[in-house]
Amino acid sequence: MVIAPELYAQRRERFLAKLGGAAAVIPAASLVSHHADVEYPFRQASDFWYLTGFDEPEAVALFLPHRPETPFVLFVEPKEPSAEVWAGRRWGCEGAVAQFGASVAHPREELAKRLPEYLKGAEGIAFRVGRHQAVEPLVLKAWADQLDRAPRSGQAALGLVAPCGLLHELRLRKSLEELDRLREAARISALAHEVARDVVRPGLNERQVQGVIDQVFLENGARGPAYGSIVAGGDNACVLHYTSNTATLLDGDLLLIDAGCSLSDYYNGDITRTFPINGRFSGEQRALYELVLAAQEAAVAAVRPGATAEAIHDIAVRTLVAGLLDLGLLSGSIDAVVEQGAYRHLYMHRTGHWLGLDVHDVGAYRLGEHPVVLEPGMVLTVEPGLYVSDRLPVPEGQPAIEERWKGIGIRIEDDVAVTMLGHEVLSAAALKAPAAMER
Ligand SMILES: [Mn+2]
Repeated sequence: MVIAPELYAQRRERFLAKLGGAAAVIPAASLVSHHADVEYPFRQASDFWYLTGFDEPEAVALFLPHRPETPFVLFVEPKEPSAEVWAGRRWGCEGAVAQFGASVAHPREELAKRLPEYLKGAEGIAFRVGRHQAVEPLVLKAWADQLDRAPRSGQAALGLVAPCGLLHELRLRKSLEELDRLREAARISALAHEVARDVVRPGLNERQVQGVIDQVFLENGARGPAYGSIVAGGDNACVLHYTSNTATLLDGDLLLIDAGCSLSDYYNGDITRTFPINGRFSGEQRALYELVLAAQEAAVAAVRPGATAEAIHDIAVRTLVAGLLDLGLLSGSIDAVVEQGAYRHLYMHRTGHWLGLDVHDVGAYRLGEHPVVLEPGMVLTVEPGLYVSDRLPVPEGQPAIEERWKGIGIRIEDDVAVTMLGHEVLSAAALKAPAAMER
């Protein structure tokens, strides 16, 4: 079940209440040029989507707590058969009101003319500067005109505020309906990992595996991949954002797959698994795999209300460092290595991020000095890894890396929801036990 219209209405009510006396201007995404006159498939802006569920480009939503008779105004591309025959059906102004709950809707081209009137009487204007090239000049002009007239009109918005804080605080805490959607995204994403692992053989190309993953996503009703799938054999796994996916899979190497789907309403999965291409871990591969898994499981186990993303990262790092000391890939004491960051040539990223309508979802990780404390309804990834290659220099005082370890890149990533009692691993259907990775 996709998110129901009432839920979007609830979100708007909460957002309007948080705005106080400020009027918010939230633009939809625009189509983005790919090449010549071809555009990328449309992807709605997540903030706009969260508040409207309206999936067309170039629209603009106004939220007007100072105008209780029309608190939610949509500007949309109007019905126009000659355009719709090329680019598909539009809801138009009538649809925006009837289907999407707008108090009133206007053609998008009337925004410049109508915006000043709608903003009149607002105590402030909530608009994200720097992101919306077409809308920003209109907002600034409406505000400037208000200020020019203020001596006679007696009123003008006092300031421009960023809506992000208010909105992203809402988006950070997922409702039960949103958790259902994230569960579904994780289910399909996990299925793709299971199917992909089953087809992998030495001699296949990374791209063929990517094709299998995309097929599972599409067949199960997802829009497609949530981000560029990473299908990285052997040393390619040590390139964190490897997405060219063009190499042949070699007997004896590991394969790292970081892939997740995006649903019709944009909720995302984000899962990483790593396994031996020929079905058997080497001794070195198994040692590092078991270590990353131990770090990942310890970090997942720490997810509960009251914990922080920072503490979860620390648990993963300390587990990895302890194991790397045992294996001779690091030397010194756990505390000294962690304090100096002397492990960062082997583990150079954070252990997770928020997950939701954006894969790297919105929401602060810190508030001033303090790390954000986990609450039920927050969803994060837990994804430690190890990447053994020559790309980064070995820190002074740390051992040179023996050849037998090189070219091993491992990451294990799950999607984890914070619950009242602890956590729920949404992506648990993607197996990760060492025995399940072999055949
Ligand atoms: Mn991730």
